[in-house]
Amino acid sequence: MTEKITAKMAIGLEDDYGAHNYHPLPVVLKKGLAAKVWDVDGKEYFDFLSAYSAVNQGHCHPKIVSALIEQAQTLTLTSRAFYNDALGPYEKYITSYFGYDKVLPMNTGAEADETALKLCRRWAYDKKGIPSDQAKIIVCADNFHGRTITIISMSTDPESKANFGPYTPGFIVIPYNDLEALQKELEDPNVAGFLVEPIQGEAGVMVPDEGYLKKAYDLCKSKNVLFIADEVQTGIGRTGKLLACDHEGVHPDILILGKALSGGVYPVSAVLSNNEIMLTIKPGQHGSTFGGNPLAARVAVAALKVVKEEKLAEKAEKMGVIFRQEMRNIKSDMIELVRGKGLLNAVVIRPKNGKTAMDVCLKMAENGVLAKPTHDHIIRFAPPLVITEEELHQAIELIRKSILSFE
Ligand code: IF1
Repeated sequence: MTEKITAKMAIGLEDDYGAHNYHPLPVVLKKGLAAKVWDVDGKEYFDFLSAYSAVNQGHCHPKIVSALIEQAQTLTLTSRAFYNDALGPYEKYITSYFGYDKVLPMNTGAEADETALKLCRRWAYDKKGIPSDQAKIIVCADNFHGRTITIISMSTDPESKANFGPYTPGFIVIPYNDLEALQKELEDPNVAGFLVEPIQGEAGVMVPDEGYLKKAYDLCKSKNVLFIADEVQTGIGRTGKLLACDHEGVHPDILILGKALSGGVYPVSAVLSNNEIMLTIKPGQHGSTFGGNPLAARVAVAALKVVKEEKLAEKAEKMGVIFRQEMRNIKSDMIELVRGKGLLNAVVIRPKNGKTAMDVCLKMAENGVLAKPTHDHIIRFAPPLVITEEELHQAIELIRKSILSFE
């Protein structure tokens, strides 16, 4: 029997021996199942963060976990120096699932974004004919695509970017949800791609105007520029459709997936595109030790099957309508604004008597709902898509009680 670790011990150990690159809420979790998690003292919570939308299928989904266990007892990693019997079937499954010719398997979202940038640049030189090293990629202010040096080179968030220079060149930053700015930058013949989150998660669940994605896509096509959608957080059913781009019928030239691609059971990410783009990278020009390993392949197939079998996108759509309505009905002037799509929502908190979004989150944790502010005044609410309607109403009551406790 492993020694029982108290909350205090767990926090102390992380503080003493772990990097201080996070400042977690003082909650020490021990178990998770479906929409709930339990801390080391047995206290139960509704999880309204879902590991930043990585456990859309719910914590420890039995079908995904059993796929993991079965493969883990068989063959976990071969490297891509050899073939294995799981990768090909996964590649066939995921490319037909999302409607692309090919997939390049990676592990984390950031790696997938980096892979997409490399594919875009390689396509720019080999297919569009942009002069070598001159390719430019347009990104949006307040973006979040990961934490690598190149990705933070595109960032406008000082917290993510400052003091990590020198930065990777070749990026143009425009305001999000601004078609005029996009059109203007697309006049540059050296622009190769436009990388965008269909909804900006970290920025505070910024939902663009209806039609923005489709018009942006059309503008890119008119200038032979690749439309690259980062659906790491918005994909896999989260916003009420399989992909957030599906709300506008946009089929990205390059699609980036991560997080819930594995149901939160194992790091799995993927970049999908058609042959003209994907085949610009030749053997030996890109790779990853764990990318496309048999364990990831089996887990990802199981995770994607669950999304379809349990109609999780449809559930997210239905539950999201209920959630936003109920949040807007809470009679508190701390609630400035409620926005989102499907079960990716945010409540903008108006500070009251010095109490902020963090105080609301601490009170919610006390009352059994876990969420964390993004920036200092916005709370993101993103429960697992498997949450039942009854559980949703129970959680809403706890959120209401927490907010009204500051009246
Ligand atoms: C952290 C944020 C969310 C992402 C999008 C790529 C990635 C992410 C749209 C990179 C990752 C995570 C990273 C995690 C917290 C979380 C986050 F607050 F940082 F911004 F969700 F909003 N594209 N987002 O959201 O994927 O490499 O992490 O697998 O870094 O603190 P990753």
